[in-house]
Amino acid sequence: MAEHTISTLQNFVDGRFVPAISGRTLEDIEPAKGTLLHHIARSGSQDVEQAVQSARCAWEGPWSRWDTEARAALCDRIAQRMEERLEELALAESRDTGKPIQLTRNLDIPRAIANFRFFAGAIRHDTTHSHHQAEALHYTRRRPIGLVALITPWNLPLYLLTWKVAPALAMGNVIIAKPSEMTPWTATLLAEIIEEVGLPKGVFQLLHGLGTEVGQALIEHPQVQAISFTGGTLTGAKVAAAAAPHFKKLSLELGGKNPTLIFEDCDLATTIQGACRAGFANQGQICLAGSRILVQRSIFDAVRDGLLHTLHSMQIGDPLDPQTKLGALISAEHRAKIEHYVQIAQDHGATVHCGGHRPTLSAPFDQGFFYTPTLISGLPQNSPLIQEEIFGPVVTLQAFDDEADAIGMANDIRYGLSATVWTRDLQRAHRVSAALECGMVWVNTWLQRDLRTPFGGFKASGIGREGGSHSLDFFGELQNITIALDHPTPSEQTGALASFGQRTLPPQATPLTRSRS
Ligand code: TXE
Repeated sequence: MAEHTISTLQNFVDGRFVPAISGRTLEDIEPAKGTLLHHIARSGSQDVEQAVQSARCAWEGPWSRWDTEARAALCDRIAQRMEERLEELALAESRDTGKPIQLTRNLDIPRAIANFRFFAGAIRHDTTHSHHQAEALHYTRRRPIGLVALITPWNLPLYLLTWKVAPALAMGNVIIAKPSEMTPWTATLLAEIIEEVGLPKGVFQLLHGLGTEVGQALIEHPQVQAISFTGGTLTGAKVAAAAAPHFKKLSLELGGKNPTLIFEDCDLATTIQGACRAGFANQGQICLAGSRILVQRSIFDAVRDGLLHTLHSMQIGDPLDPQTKLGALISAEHRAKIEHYVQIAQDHGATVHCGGHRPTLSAPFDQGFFYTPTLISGLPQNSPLIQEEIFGPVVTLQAFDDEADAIGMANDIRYGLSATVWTRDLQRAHRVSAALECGMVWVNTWLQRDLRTPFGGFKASGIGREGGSHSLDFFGELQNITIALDHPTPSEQTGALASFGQRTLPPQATPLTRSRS
């Protein structure tokens, strides 16, 4: 691999890469080594102001005349260019997040590409309703909103950023994106790609920096009309509070503490592999992670032993080694938070079946933020480990007796993003799925996505849905137009009936009698 030179990742404003106006920077750390990867622009309210003015010019300029096909073709060109740079994007994402390259190559970047292709197709095939009355025709059209702010987290950086950029662009909005300060690299590469494919300046802009500085300034700016945010529930509450007084359109995809329900009639081998993947993929740093495994008591020991066997075989270490299954956590602070939770479990006498410590790795990975996969049982339902989003490779195991017990435990939580049910009983699958208080339920699978389906959560897991027409609804304003039709006079109506009778009925029948018979 070529030597990495430490550069400064800049903002992309008004069609140019520029430093923050203050000249200030932040450090972007490589999680697997704990060393400096980049400096990044540390933007503030002045940068927001500049980007908003540029976005406003773009909104009033030629961009507004790009029709559906032009915008769809643009999304296709972005996807094409990302595909050509897939390896570079996969490497950047792996180094910036610490996640295994086999994941960025096979999941994160292909999905980011698919987001652009999908929304290109979605707007090409989009339809809206018309409603017909005798006196009027109503038809509904989608218009872009205007300036939208997209704020994204560090766990799936390009995957989640493009999940918002693609529909926002496809709908014809102007965008200011604020990626996580911890994973700014692939967002910068996306800005390069967007510049290459030729978008009017100001349509897509990128501001790096801290959530409390540039993120807060962005959501509070009166000219930002909509905010799509993915991140933690606490931050989501702040975003909602800032948006409310201005009646900004808001989509919040927040945390999850998702149950995996395993019934005794499941296919055990497939279930164990699925539950393991759901719990530990991306080191558990996925809002959809199945971090609470609930197992029917009769198979509790078999599931626990199967999970332990699989976890012991997972390679942890260098994210760039294609054999690695578990990479580093995002930061030293995040690992400390996870260690704190495990300490609580130990203090309360819970059983730590595996993990619960840092792995021993050789240099340079001995300085990275790694943590061994951890499985814990013996915790009460009100334990912070059961109730709070840990967002790391820590999964709890609980036993249940019957369906009602399982559903009760699954729902007894403030979150409601997703759940997984493992059973071979079809009726049970329907029954339990319908009883679960969450936005998405998978049966005998996990993270099987179709981009047309609604994505989002109940309760503290967020507000709104994204995906397919839901994203087009969010990134557009529905406008209904009603056109009055000529009112027929009573004599014209009689004439119409008479002529209907003449054309279609035999002369001896009156039209009305005939039509009722
Ligand atoms: O996320 P934040 P953090 C959960 C997970 C994690 C916790 C905190 O439990 O441990 O959240 O993670 C920007 N105004 N999830 O602190 O703060 C921030 O810069 C405007 C779940 O990293 O929510 C970043 O771009 N923006 C989650 C984005 O918000 C603000 C994924 C997310 O950061 C802001 C990540 C503010 N006041 C963490 N403060 C999921 N649902 O997938 C921060 N930001």
